[in-house]
Amino acid sequence: MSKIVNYAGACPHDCPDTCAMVYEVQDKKLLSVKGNAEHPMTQGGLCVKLKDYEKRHYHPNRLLYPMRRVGKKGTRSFERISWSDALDDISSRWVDIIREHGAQAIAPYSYAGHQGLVHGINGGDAFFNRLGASVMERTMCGSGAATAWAMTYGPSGGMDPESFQYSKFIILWACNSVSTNIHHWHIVKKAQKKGAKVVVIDPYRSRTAKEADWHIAPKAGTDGALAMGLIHVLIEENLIDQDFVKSHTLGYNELSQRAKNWTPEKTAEVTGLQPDDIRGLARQYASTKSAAIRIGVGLERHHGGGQAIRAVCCLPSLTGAWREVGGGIFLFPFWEHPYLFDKICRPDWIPKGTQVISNLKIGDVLTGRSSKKQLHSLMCWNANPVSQAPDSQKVIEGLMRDDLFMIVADHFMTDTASYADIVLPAAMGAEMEDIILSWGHNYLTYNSKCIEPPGEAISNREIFRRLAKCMGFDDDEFQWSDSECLEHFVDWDSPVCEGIDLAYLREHGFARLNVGSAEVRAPHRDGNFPTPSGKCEFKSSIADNGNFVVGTFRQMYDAFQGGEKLDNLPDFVSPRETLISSPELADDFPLNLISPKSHGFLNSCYANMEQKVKSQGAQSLLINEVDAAVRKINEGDKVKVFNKRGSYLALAALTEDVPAGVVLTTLGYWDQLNKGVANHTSSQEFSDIGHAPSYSDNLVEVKRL
Ligand SMILES: Nc1nc2c(c(=O)[nH]1)N[C@H]1C(S)=C(S)[C@@H](COP(=O)(O)OP(=O)(O)OC[C@H]3O[C@@H](n4cnc5c(=O)[nH]c(N)nc54)[C@H](O)[C@@H]3O)O[C@H]1N2
Ligand SMILES: Nc1nc2c(c(=O)[nH]1)N[C@H]1C(S)=C(S)[C@@H](COP(=O)(O)OP(=O)(O)OC[C@H]3O[C@@H](n4cnc5c(=O)[nH]c(N)nc54)[C@H](O)[C@@H]3O)O[C@H]1N2
Ligand SMILES: [Mo]
Repeated sequence: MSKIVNYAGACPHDCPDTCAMVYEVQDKKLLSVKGNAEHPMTQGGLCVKLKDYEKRHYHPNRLLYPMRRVGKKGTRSFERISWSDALDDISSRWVDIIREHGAQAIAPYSYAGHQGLVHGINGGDAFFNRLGASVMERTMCGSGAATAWAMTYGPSGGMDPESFQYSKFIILWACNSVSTNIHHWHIVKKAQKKGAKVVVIDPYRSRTAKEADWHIAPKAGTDGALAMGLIHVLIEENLIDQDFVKSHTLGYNELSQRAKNWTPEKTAEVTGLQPDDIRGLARQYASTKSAAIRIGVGLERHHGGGQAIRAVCCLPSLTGAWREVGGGIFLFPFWEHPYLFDKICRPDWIPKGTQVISNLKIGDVLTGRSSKKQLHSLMCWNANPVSQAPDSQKVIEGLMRDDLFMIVADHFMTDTASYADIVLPAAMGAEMEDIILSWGHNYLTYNSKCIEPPGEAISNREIFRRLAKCMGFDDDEFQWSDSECLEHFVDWDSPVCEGIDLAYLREHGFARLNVGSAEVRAPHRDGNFPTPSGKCEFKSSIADNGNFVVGTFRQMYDAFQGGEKLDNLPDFVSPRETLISSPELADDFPLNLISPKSHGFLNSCYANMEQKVKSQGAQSLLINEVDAAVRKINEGDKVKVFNKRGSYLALAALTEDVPAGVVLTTLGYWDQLNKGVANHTSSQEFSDIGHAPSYSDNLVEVKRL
């Protein structure tokens, strides 16, 4: 046996943590993965999903060869074919489709299944833009938050996530860090041990809420009201940092006017909280130096979520929390990262007038329910819309179309791959070189290729290189190796990369961007917000331009701009599906289903691995005892969750962790292993800002089977 060799790794999953890892390899085999102990955020630990990542690489169900469908769509009957047959099938079908319907009849569908610069969400953009395909707007996650943030603060990375260790008061607002951002949770925990008060705002008593010093549970979708109520108290009780407001904000008087009505009593009525709790929260937040807020995506998932996030974003500028290390607000720091998305994506290749399709509305598009030109081919990689996209029974209906030529590249026969005409086997993390981007810290993280992919699996980039060759594209980017891509895709001359190059990353595995040390960093101590006015914009100077989208990974190249005018001030906007806003709908479907992330899965990844499902538990429905009693539902009963959009089955779990009126199923379960998934019931409607999803703006009914 040869000796064990360590390689630098980076977790490629769609998660803010982007852990630096160490691969242990012996005889060309991946023996184990470990968290890199040197990395200040990873700190040597990996989550329950990743700690035996080698098992995912060697899983017996990995896709090993290209396959062609032989049975009816969706029946998972395929025959093995060669790569050259697969590429011939694809290119000849595409040539026919382009001749008959034009290139826009073809569309890519990707998300962040792999977060690499080379093999990730944008890895196929240059190819599809060169082809003239429809552009896919990818606003599944975070675009509402990123757009609302950008309206207030511009493209700023905000507070340094590591500086939370110096915070004295921390609000985790709609963020279940213990499950979804565990390497930031460690930092929050460190502050808590030093005496910081940790407040969690979440209608659900999540794992994180259980660890908090104070759990505040507003009614789902009413955070905008709570934030307006807090603004009201801050102003009424003169808890404002007048100097900061005067020097570094825009629209204070208008905001005060807007907040005038949001008395604690009115706020309490909307949110279901106690007026004194609202006062107390505002007072404690304002009076504790180094007060930090961490926003999670749970906030954007109701209509009105964008406006709520704008209101929350106002808080640290009202109190001047930005002045302190450990004070401010944190969402996504990706603005600090020096990636050259124009080079990665080649938006200049998009033919003028090309239609843009939203990945959230793929169900309506495929089934002809939208005004878009019909698609005749869809290629999906790094994504699994059958379980993850909203209103997914429509997605399935669309994928069943005989005249839709569907290609899926993945590791496993996912719910989406089940409907493919051609399935392509994709390489996995340890099998390809990349830099994995992070939306949760300020490090570049390098992943080495340390083993060969199994069977005939190849990397996403290699798939696009081969497709480009078949389609006759001889542009430079389609010739670049993965290493060459990395040389081109990062702005190595940027000041944040001083002293960092690929050689450094290959040796050390990661590097903190030169944004300054978290110990002393208070990036907006003196304002300097990168907005049009240079100030924190309570009153947005761009709202009149209309709704727009800031893509979570800046992958949007401004495809969508100039929608309906936005309110120039934040406010509470009610969700669409509530007892108050849709009383008739609520007569039939009185329960609000929220569907956050599973602790033991990563979106739909791992939900096909027996051990992982065992520890996460079967698909369940958390339901309050009051709602269960009315429906004669007992612990462990099989229940059907349904509305007009669709249904799924789950096991009832009676609990006080959700309030009456709210039910909860966590995300990620596979349709083929369960009878339906939560997204069968969710809506394709955008929420108010940034074409964000409204997965949790969703009324359902539940019955015992
Ligand atoms: N274990 C694990 N980790 C993950 C993922 C995973 O699937 N599993 N997915 C990754 C991805 S893609 C993302 S985007 C992040 C997301 O990580 P988070 O931002 O933590 O997102 P969620 O888990 O969707 O929701 C967070 C919390 O919001 C709450 N919530 C729902 N509705 C409301 C509301 O109206 N108001 C308030 N205040 N709270 C509400 C939910 O109850 C939930 O506890 O996690 C990443 N990390
Ligand atoms: N109801 C509800 N729905 C939600 C959410 C919610 O909170 N509630 N959350 C939303 C959020 S935050 C997100 S980010 C989306 C995620 O939506 P998706 O990105 O569609 O979901 P994933 O399960 O992460 O799918 C990633 C797929 O990529 C594959 N993959 C991984 N690496 C590679 C690779 O290198 N090559 C190829 N070809 N494939 C690879 C994985 O095997 C997996 O099948 O879901 C959204 N959907
Ligand atoms: Mo996400």
